Amino acid sequence: MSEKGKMKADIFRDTIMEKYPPKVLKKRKKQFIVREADPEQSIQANVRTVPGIITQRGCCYAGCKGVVLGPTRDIINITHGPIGCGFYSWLTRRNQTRPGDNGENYMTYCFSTDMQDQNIVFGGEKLLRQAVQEAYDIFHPKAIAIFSTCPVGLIGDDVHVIAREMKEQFGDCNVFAFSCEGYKGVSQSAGHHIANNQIFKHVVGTSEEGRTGRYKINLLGEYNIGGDAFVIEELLEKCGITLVSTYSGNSSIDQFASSHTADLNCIMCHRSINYVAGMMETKYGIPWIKVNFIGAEATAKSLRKIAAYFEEPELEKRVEEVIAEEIVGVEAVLEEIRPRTEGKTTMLFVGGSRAHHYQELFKELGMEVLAAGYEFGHRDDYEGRRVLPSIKVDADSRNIEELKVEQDTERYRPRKDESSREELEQQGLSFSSYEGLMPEMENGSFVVDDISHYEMERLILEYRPDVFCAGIKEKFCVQKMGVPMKQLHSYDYGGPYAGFAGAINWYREIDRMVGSKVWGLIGAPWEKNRTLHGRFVAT
Ligand code: CFM
Ligand code: HCA
Repeated sequence: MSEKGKMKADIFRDTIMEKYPPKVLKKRKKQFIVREADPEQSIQANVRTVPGIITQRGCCYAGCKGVVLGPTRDIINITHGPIGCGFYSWLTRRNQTRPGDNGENYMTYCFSTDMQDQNIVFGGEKLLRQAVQEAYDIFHPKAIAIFSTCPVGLIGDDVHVIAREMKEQFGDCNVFAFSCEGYKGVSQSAGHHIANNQIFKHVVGTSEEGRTGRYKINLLGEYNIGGDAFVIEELLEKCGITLVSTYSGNSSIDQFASSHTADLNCIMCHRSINYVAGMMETKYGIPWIKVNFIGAEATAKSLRKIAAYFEEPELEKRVEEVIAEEIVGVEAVLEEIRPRTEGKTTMLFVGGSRAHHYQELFKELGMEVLAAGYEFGHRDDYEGRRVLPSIKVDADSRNIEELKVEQDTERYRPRKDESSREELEQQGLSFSSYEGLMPEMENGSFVVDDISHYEMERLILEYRPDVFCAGIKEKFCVQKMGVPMKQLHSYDYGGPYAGFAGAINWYREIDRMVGSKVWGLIGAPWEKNRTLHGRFVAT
């Protein structure tokens, strides 16, 4: 972006901020920044949302039950709480699966204890025991997981004792629980952390019967939204790389149980699953690298990175053959589409990793990212620094030092001994753990953490991007402003977008969206008739 563009961005940011009362302003201006060339530029993230601001965020229970555990087909997930928590989190995430040989798939069910007033007053433990027993009697699953909702924490039901006792009683069914009450932490990020800890503690390492192969990896942080994991599975297979487990798209509990038999952990969504990677590194010595299968170039780069890790010429050769084969189709489609998308603009506000990953796909289309940010990413996700894990694993036993829900990034400052990405590159060292959203963004673009609805409207009205990417809560507001909107969580019934095949789907989708004339017809009658004129947005 030009110097003039950067100046405009600075001024515009100040006009947005000046509407806030002083205390809110102080906080928001650390989270709403204009990108500078400074590699040390930092942002505030993973802090409590200002009350009254309309946030995109979800809760701890959503992060634990919905996000991390939701896509595993053969664990019965029981929501201990009022029925709404179960119902509104019931498979809304488009995480797909292929049931294994035994056809076991509980993902389409909604299990809840349906807590009532009397359970809140007299306790819900009896109800929970009953529900676990009933699930066991009807389905005889390999595993049952219990998820606490807000009231459970408030009344003090001991879900862990119940899980332990029922597991002992059944003998052939792993029962474990999550203290993932919705109010914990500042967002769904706390739920990821809790989910990681409990899977590690109760499942990882309990079976030695994993897939065999020469190059064995786990894919961490890939949730098979719209079939993404299917594409990646196929690609790895083609390259001769054995996938032991995916956390947790298209997964089963047995895959988690034997995931410690892999040689390497490849992390897609660092935010949601880095804790498992850290714990596996400490306990089993399995190293981890970051990968990104969103974008054709990113996919090629990730495959090469995996091959480079194994240092086997045979694998490197096979990977190059696969890339060469796949890239032909990608280039043909890009050649047709790119003249229509080149120079168009976008904004991305989503989750804790996609706002970064999807920038690759827009770059391939020649589109400019004007603004981006996460709902609940931490500073390491933005700045591309490595924050040391906050959990210690006892190498000799299965004990994890009790979880401290991570809220430390507000206080986090770059440590003196922490080498920058440039320094690492100079030393010829891998900087894969140092990738993040901000290093990829242009000088003068906006980086906004936990964007509020008001800020989103102001950005759209001022810059009118050709396509806006976020979630269902934003979708219709954005469309009513006459801007095409692509959901990056659910893909709006579309996808897959991962790998080479997915990139082609994406190019075609964005081409259709930015080329559509319908968005110019959205103006309401009162916008044409002065006497009916109302203010579009409170500024
Ligand atoms: Fe990771 Fe995700 Fe994301 Fe996430 Fe999510 Fe999701 Fe997301 Mo919705 S695990 S951080 S908590 S990539 S559910 S599959 S789309 S917000 S950007
Ligand atoms: C969640 C799940 C969500 C919500 C999507 C959205 C998802 O946060 O609980 O707001 O559109 O991807 O399904 O992120």
